[in-house]
Amino acid sequence: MTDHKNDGSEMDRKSEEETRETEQLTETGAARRGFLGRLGKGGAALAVMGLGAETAMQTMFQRSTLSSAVAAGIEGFHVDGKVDGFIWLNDRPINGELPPHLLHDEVTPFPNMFIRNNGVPPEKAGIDASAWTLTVHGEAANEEKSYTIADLKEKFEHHTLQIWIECGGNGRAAFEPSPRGNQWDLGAVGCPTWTGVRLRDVLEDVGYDADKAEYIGFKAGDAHLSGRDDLDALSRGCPMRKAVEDETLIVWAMNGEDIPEQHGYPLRLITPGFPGSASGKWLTEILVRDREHDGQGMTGHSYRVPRHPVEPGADVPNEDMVVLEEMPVKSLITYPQTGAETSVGSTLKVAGKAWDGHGDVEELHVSTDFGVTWQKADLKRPVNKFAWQTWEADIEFSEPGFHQVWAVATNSKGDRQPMVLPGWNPRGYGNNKAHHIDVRVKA
Ligand SMILES: Nc1nc2c(c(=O)[nH]1)N[C@H]1C(S)=C(S)[C@@H](COP(=O)(O)O)O[C@H]1N2
Ligand SMILES: [Mo]
Repeated sequence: MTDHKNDGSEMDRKSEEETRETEQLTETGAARRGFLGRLGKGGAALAVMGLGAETAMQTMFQRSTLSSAVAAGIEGFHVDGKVDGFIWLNDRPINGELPPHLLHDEVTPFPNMFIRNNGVPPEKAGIDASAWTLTVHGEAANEEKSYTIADLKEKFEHHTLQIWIECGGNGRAAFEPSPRGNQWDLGAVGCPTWTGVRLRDVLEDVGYDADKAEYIGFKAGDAHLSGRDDLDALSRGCPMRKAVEDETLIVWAMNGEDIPEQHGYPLRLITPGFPGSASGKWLTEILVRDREHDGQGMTGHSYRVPRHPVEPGADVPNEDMVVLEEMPVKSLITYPQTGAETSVGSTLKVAGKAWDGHGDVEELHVSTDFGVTWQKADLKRPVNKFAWQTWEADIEFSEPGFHQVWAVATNSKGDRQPMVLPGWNPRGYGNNKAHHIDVRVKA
């Protein structure tokens, strides 16, 4: 068993090293974004020149068409079975997202589920699922106990829940200056169903010291990009309060089938409401820690945000960063897509999804006048806590021309999505700015 009691200086040194490695590996991504960023701005300028006497309205259309071309990602790469239109951001590690209109399914099917890898996944062909074990141990565990997947299936009650996963960095591409990391636009989110057992039931079976237990950490079967086997690709977790919630699961199935290779086959953790990075794929170990877990991706700036707001570009010391926990309330318009056409007097059905890290979106409003007035959408209750909620609204336009439809979700605490970018942070997490689509209305 690995020794997890590294002293602080060892951890700092290790994570600095890893940071450098990741930086090198994402350099091409950053360069690509720089290039595309220039194309975006220059392209819009060219569009203005090319259009000559045309109206500003048409220029705006031009720009939004262009930005979807800009978001096209890398070419010539795919994972079998993923939908046409999947946006590949990187092939090592494999990362890709969806344009919002490809997230319209109520339950996200495999072809439309984003992929976020930090390292190299184990190949499904090389895995004997019947021999896969999950070992639970750690400072606050009463004993060390291992379970095969068959043991988990046999010993504990099964639960199937629809639960969304959103990458903490979803929306990062909008921040300036540009934080390093995958330049996610809007679609690093999805909501399949998951089948497995409660993490709580497994923890209770192992037994733990409730006074000592602070945090859960996971270990996984993917390899660090450097190929070094003394480094984890990712080893995050969550506080005990989250670990013992009803919806926190250890799962073996996604949408009723074996979890696909890229999504964690044969076993993964689902930590609802938290950034996707807390939902460890290819799960091999659960640590019951007596402190905040300090594995790969828990320390430094990783999946952390400044304790207090900072100015864009600020160099924030590690001690002023806190772990990103519940994701902010958010929504997407998944139907129709930007560029839709309608006419004055006819009804345009607009629909989408809404979700919230605390598990309860209360209201969804749409606006066609940039937020001056709002219309309440029909928002469904979630099929279970932490499933995203579908909504729709019938919109009519009284004036022809270029319009935007904006959607804003409000959670049960009264938190509402901002229409401008939320606060910049060093790694670009938690961007829940309201989404909009452009619509052309004919006379
Ligand atoms: N072992 C392991 N688990 C992982 C990751 C990883 O790189 N390795 N990526 C995490 C991150 S950052 C996210 S957002 C989600 C993405 O899940 P998906 O690829 O199934 O959509 O998985 C999480 N679990
Ligand atoms: Mo993520």
